[in-house]
Amino acid sequence: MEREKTMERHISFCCDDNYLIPACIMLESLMKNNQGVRFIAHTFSDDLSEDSIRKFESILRSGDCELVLHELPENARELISNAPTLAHISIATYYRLFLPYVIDDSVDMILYLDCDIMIRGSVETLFGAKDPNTLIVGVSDINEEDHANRIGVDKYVNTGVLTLDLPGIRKMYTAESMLEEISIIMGQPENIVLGDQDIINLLFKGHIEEVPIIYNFQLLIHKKYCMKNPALMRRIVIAHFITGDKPWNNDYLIVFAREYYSYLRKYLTPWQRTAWWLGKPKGVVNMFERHKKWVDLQKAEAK
Ligand SMILES: [Mn+2]
Repeated sequence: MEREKTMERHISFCCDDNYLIPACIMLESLMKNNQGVRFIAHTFSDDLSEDSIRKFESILRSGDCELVLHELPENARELISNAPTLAHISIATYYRLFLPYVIDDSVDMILYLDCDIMIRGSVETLFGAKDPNTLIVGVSDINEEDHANRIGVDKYVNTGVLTLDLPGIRKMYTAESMLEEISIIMGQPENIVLGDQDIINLLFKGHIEEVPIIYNFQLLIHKKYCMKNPALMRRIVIAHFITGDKPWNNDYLIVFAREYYSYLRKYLTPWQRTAWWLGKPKGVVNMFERHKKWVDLQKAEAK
């Protein structure tokens, strides 16, 4: 009997042990909503314990998916350590930039996914670049215009969900020349307000293609809008919990809290489950505080 051919897709994520649970939820939600696709998940083992690796393997195996571990190439590590760094830009933010240089030539496209996201539908659109010049597929950042103007580009994507054309990127940069370019970019402070996100948008300027916002719906700012648009909410394929307002925190109140909790609950002890719900009144207070901070920020920026 001939085996049915399953579609294979390569994805990648970067995290350390502290982000284990959100990373597991990201992977589980991806598999649950993309059945019939076999995922090969690439990550760097540099910041992961044996326990975390075993956990990822067991989660992925439950969906017939595979984990591939990479180590940063020795010369990459050396180059990174020579590159200028800032307090808020850790070495780990560079890891995903090395995907083209550690993954073998047989892989064309890879979808990088942040761990503070929940997947709710098919991610196939993210693999379908239309322009042959495209090296990066992503979704416009919620503050695209401001950031694009600041760094002088016409498209500015949020880098939490990104498809990378690996052979194309290798043609454009070697690992060494990319590092050199990053050093130049980092030499100008106005270019690195948002760290690696600014760097990626500058490195691939002119080679970025955007897909609809439902593929990286950045929550918080869109909160009120979401509540008024339930039809749009249903269509969101990837919910991205940007800023410090994360759904695994017990005071998290905003959209998709219940849906996220349906994945989260099995990772919590009975006490933690209770605490998650007990945290809601605190969440109301925090929400007002956050809103006030947001208003203050807007006022400060308007000056
Ligand atoms: Mn994120």
